[in-house]
Amino acid sequence: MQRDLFEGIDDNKIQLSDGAFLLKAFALPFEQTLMKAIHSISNNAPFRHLMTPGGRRMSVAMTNCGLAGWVSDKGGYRYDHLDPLSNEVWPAMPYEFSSIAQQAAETTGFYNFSPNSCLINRYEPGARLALHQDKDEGDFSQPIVSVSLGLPAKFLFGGQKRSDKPLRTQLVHGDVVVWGGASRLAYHGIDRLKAGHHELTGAYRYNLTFRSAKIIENLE
Ligand code: MD3
Ligand code: FE
Repeated sequence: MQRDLFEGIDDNKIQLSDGAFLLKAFALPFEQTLMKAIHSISNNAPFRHLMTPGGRRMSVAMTNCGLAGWVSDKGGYRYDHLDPLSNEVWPAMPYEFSSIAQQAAETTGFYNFSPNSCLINRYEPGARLALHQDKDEGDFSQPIVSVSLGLPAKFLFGGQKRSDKPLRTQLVHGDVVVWGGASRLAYHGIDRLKAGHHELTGAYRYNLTFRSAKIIENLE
């Protein structure tokens, strides 16, 4: 932990590691706007449980907005400009989404962040995300910005190797984390969600991850 580097500058900006910054409550002013946008996106591109390349159903339900969406199936992981459920383009990224992601990135010193993709994860009680790296984007000079909404979750933050022992910290409603620089390829995951009730999201936790992905068009 290099928390000492930034301690005292801003109580709401916590450095988790080299390149990773937790912005407590950063998304709170936008909670209603964000939740309305999530519902409108999932009306067009519903949450679904993707299959891993190994044939397992993911416990986290996912959808996307933007020029590309992260998808997984028996062929592997990829960013696709089409939603495989509808064969239509994903819903556009709402202006408020890109705006909050850009503001968060700037606050931590990443200028000119322009995400073209937002993966929306929905956790129900028992859902979890195993330790993994985000490396399908093809451009690691840009950070990933994550926004947590609804029920709290235990977040596991590891190192550059799967075997590095992960730190555990809680991500709560309104938290925004910027993952850039040396933390961009760190292993991370989410523990099984505990059941609960949140006044805005009910039984769920939502997480938005803003990404700048290199889109490979399907050659058809
Ligand atoms: C560290 N989502 O969608 S957000 C994912 O809460 C994902 O749904 C989790 O991991 C969630 O890929 C964790 C925190 C997060 C997101 C992206 C990262 C941490 C990261 C990318 C690099 C390093
Ligand atoms: Fe991830």
